[in-house]
Amino acid sequence: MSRQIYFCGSIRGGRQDVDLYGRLVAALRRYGTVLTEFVADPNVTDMGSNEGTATTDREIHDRDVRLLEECDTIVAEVTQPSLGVGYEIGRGIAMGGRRVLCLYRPQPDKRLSAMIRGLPPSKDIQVVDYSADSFEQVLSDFFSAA
Ligand code: 6IA
Repeated sequence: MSRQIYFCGSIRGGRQDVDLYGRLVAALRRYGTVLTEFVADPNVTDMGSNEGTATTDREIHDRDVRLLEECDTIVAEVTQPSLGVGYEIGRGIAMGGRRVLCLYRPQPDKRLSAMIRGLPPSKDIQVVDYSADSFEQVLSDFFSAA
């Protein structure tokens, strides 16, 4: 069976990186099935809703936790701080048995949360600095180390 990839990116934390999420999701499709394509949908706003849908927060939470349970790999873009992304990473790690790649674009006057940067690194849990032009190699290195 193909890899089941849970992609995390900020929604209510701010949608400024949504175009990059789209490029990451497109690249990730080469490595497996992306369970959370909606994270990269430009129609999903930082108010966390999609025009015309009436999904409750409880339904979003429960569906996403189910998808986390289904996945074997979590790839999180963590540059734009997001409570939901941090929760997903923590919950996914606590479930065990999942590989985790956190992608961060360094910027002046900001530092990534110590709770993400401080994750004990291994072949299966990695926090990588990258740039929007250099993620292909980072993904290739991570997936080829599986
Ligand atoms: O705290 P944030 O909203 O930034 O959390 C973002 C993370 O939580 C993402 O990685 C998603 O997996 C998850 N998440 C947050 N809001 C939604 C959501 N909103 N739908 C699905 N996952 C979400 C409604 C969208 C709409 C299609 C009904």
